[in-house]
Amino acid sequence: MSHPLIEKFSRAGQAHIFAFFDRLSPEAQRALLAEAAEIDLAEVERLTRTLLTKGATAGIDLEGLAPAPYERRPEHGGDVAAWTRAKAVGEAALRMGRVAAFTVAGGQGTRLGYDGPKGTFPVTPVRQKTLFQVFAEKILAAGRRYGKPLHWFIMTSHANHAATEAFFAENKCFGLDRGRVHFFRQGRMPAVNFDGKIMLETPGSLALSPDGHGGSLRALDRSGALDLMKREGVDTLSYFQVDNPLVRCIDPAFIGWHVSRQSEMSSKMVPKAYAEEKVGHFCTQRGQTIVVEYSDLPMEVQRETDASGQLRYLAGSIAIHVLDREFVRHIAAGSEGVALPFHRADKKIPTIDASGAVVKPDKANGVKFEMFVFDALPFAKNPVVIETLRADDFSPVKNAEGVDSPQTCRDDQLRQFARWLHANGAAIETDRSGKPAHAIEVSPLFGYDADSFADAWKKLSPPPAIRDGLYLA
Ligand code: UD2
Repeated sequence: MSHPLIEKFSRAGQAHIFAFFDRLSPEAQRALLAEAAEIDLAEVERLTRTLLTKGATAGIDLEGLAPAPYERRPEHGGDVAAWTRAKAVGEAALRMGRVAAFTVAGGQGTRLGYDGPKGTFPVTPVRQKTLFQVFAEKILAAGRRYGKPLHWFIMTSHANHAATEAFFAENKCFGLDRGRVHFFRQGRMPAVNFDGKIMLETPGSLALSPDGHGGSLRALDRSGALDLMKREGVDTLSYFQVDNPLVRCIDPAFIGWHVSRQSEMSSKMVPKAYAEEKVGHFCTQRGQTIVVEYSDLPMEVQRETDASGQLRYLAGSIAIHVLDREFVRHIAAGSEGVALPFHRADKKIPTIDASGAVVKPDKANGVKFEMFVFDALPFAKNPVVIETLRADDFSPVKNAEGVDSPQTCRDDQLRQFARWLHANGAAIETDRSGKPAHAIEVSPLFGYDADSFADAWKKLSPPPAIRDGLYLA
């Protein structure tokens, strides 16, 4: 066996990935070589050297760490005029067609225990619309409202790309123009064992996994999405995760804060509900804005309170950002000093032993490497963090039961629909948490936020009676 790639792996001390090569069919050999060609050996070597050595998991540097400032909502003492101006600026950007939507949907959805792309999971209370349909309709409705249809970029993974595309094709892109919905795959990284050796999943395939949502920036560039945006006059990307149907995919005030501050990357925060809540924290350190993940910030720091008893590290990251197109290109280029760092996650990785037999580990046997999109923040000029109302922007579906589950998300959608109805004078019975007595649903095509709902409601005469199964479309 001799092949330039095999020699290259030998020189890097990774020849073992070809241990079973001679036993593979020619087709399987080609497949393994193709996987090997995806790997940046220098990057793997650097990560092994920096992240696998003793002390690499010692925790974050707390020196000079402080809570990041943020723009408060008007309800919480923020400057009403500044929010009004921001909204007008955002609306103008939307009317000019400067904005595109961007969803990261490459995750594996393991916690939910759902087999299939997470975006195909049904979430709405009456019609059981899927996550993808909810986003599609919000994007369609925003395009109509501002007179400019939006492009939508969807990042998938190798595992779910074909199924995601097929789902959109079957559903005719939920009414969106097919030419404006763009799918692209994120990159993959090999898992390594604790000695830095790349792991095999089977004799003919590597243990590869998605490179994290931070990989979206490279993938946007590599896929040609940034060039397409440039040709189309789009310079602003509204970024959100596939698991959160409440998200305001297109939020004019948020876009306006970003544009008017000439920010390269902006983010939304919600006040953490409780100290242990599993969200990142917006912080500053050495003059930069950073997000420190819940798993990295010591619990005693997360529990610190100020004189009024409020959590000191209050600003929770809900993974909603606005990104400047050329900033994404700059980070994707990964020039010295500006590349996103990788994080190490120790995992149970299905693999094979020296004889080629399958090993299903019962404890962590290797390391996966992932990039996080929020690690771009410290490189951004003029980053802005704005407060948002959790009830109107964040109710993710992460777990099968309990917190952040289909049930909590359904209830949060019902409460939102009830608030909109109530604000427009409809008589709607709710419990003390604001949850309506009846299962109702508002299609995003009727109203996708308080403003668009109010406009549509005004046109109904007479307004419909509130009853179980009411669907406003
Ligand atoms: C993320 C944030 C957390 C908080 C929370 C809000 C990280 C590390 N943590 O936690 O701070 O904001 O979300 O809901 O981000 N994805 C990909 N490719 C990948 C990995 C993930 O596309 O390789 C997507 C995935 O489909 C999902 C999103 O990224 O849309 C979040 O992934 P997650 O479920 O791993 O993040 P989580 O809940 O740990």
